[in-house]
Amino acid sequence: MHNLWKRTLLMTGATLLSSGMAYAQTPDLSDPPEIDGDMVGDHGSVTLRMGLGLAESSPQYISSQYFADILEQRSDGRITVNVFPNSQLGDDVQMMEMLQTGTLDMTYPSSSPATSYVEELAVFDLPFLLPTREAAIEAMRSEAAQEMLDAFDGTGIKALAFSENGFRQLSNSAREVSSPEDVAGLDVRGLAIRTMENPVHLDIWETLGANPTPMAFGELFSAMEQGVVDGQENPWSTILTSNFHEVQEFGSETRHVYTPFIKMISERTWDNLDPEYQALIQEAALKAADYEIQLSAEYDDWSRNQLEERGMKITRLDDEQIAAFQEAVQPVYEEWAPRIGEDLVEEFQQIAESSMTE
Ligand code: TK8
Repeated sequence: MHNLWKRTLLMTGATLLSSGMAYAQTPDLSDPPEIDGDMVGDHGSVTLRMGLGLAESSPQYISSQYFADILEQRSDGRITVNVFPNSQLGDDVQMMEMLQTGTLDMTYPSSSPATSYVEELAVFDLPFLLPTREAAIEAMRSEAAQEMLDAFDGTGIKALAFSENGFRQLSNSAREVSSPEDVAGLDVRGLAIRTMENPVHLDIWETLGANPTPMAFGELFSAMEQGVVDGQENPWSTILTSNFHEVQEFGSETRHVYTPFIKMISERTWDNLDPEYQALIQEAALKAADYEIQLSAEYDDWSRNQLEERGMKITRLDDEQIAAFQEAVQPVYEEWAPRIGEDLVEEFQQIAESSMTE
């Protein structure tokens, strides 16, 4: 294993220990693929600053260290990447703006807040569209998805690759949820749910009878701790690695949306790089994206089980209960499919259907 990789794992362990979590381990993660390929020529020293939203123990951070490893090894140490996790440089929206102004070199947001740059990305926000990881990967690696990455050109942001944030699950501090009625509350108010800054997500939770509030990820823990919101929705690995279980009693395995991450670099940074460095960064981004998807898959169920061990009451939903949620959010498709593009929605629905028959 690479030294940097060992340092990351040790730090991950230390971070988990320092946060007082007695469990202090990650799942049995696959090692990163061996770094191969030609060395690039000497085009000067470059240090890239990358801001991330999630913690050091997250697949997002671990795979970004592998990205850094590839660049460092293939440039003989001339390209280095300093990765800043935990939203310490800002949230997704702020860090994308910092790429546009050139005050930050790279970031790795969810696709949802990036719909303000490329509207078609909202296809990934349609509820229950991509039922399996295989379908999600095929969609993210499709020509239509590459066109969405290319559509960032000229915005100040170059989008390099899609990877996995994951299947989103509902958590809250008020009550067990296994139906849309539990979200809306029959004799009590609807759940106050934090959503990403994305109009489709707002629509989903309004349609379910909740009281949704868009909020930056970095503000979410304290908002839940202070009771400003009852709940949120994120993949199990994010709920675990961000310690949301400390302020969320209930979880529901809704898998209501599959969200990608997008690895991005500032166009100002990109345009100043030698083409050989650009090609290496693009190659490393794709390799790190594939590795991140693998890590995220290894984290998924393990994280849910860890959350239960830490006392979170997780409700698994059967097909009938999932169908009730799918039916309840059908109006979101009617509203958003025409705005996103019927052809694109149908293309992804075909990917989804074929993944279910394989
Ligand atoms: C982290 C966010 C997070 C996302 C959210 O930067 O905001 O809830 O799911 O992963 O991108």
